[in-house]
Amino acid sequence: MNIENMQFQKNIILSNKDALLIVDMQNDFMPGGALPVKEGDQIIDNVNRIAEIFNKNNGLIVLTQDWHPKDHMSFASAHPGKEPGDTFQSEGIGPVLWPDHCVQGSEGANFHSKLKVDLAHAIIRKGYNPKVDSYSGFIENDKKSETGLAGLLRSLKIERIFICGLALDYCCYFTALDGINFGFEVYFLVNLTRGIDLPPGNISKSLQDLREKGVKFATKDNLL
Ligand code: VGL
Ligand code: ZN
Repeated sequence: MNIENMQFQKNIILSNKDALLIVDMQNDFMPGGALPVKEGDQIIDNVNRIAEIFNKNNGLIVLTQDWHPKDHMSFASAHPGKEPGDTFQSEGIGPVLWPDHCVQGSEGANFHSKLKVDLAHAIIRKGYNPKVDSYSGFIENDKKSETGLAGLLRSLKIERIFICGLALDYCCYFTALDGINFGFEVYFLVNLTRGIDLPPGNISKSLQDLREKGVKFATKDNLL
């Protein structure tokens, strides 16, 4: 599945029951960063624009921030003989190992300087358990430990969530799936994401799976 043959939801009227989730727009995921996502910086201006649209319509804006301790088990460097991109599977880690990235307090873990962070109502940090990764903004990869995002959204009576950011086939994908699992209506702003595509083909596989699980697709121009 690709962006060309995708059906978009039309004429979406936003309200205070809608939340924008801006996933992991951090320096390490930008070109030149430790775990660069191709064209990751090209979505920043439009992510800012959509945040302004949510702001105007009383929507909630939440940022997620990948936030690893320096010896995190998702890093290849924590496994002697392993390289970034190598396959690795254990409870809470995998299916591949990553370069060291988004280390707590580092410049790479900071949001891109052009991102309008001031518009955010909340920032959810994830991946701080040294032994468990968290691709999803809702729940860690052990599928047990919640980040608090679902509780925040529920207590604010949010019904629909709109997902953009990095990376399409990891943190955006798993956040969207968990959004469905936690009972929200989920819209994937596919033009406002970019993917890693590891293993190759992972982006189109992820989009296909999202559609099958009931995630809807929208663009910035479908929002009123
Ligand atoms: C991510 C891999 C490792 C992401 C975070 O933000 O998609 N991917 N950590
Ligand atoms: Zn990470």
